Amino acid sequence: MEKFFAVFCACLFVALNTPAQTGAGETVEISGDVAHPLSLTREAIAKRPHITVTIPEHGNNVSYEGVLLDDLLKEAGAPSGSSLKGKAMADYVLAEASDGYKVVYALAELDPAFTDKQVILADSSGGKPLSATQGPFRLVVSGEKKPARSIRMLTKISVVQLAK
Ligand SMILES: Nc1nc2c(c(=O)[nH]1)N[C@H]1C(S)=C(S)[C@@H](COP(=O)(O)O)O[C@H]1N2
Ligand SMILES: [Mo]
Repeated sequence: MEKFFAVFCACLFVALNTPAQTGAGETVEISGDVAHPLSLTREAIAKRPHITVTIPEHGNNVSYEGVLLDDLLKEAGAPSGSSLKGKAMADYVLAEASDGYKVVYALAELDPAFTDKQVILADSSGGKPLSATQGPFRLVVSGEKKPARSIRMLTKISVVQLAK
């Protein structure tokens, strides 16, 4: 009986200390046609410099804090700045979420050398971690009239080199 109680307590401890299932995992992958694929944890993202992007949502302006996606793509080895030219103009990024939602961006749309629109990998909004239906990560796209490309519950970013 004592043994049963000990096992029961151990199971209860594990159950209570396991985060609620949110669908999206605690990491985001940057892979595909890149030399250095990355797997980024919440902590790894939190440590990096953050900028704020504000987007319209249901008639309200909502601010998100996150890391410039271009910096992460550069670190993974995707062409950026002066190397984003020629065949790489057909390179694109496929973002995928845990609910099956997918969004595509051309690499040039994410590059500050091409555009002043900022795309961030956000991990908070108004200083608070994103909710289970938003996060833990969301790509937030500035300068658009609709928030449809700001993909919530982001799990994976694939770089695709269309023209090899
Ligand atoms: N993962 C995921 N992200 C998503 C969507 C979605 O269905 N799934 N919908 C998009 C759309 S159409 C909008 S308007 C915004 C806000 O979605 P919400 O209105 O469901 O909050 O999220 C965008 N990002
Ligand atoms: Mo939407």
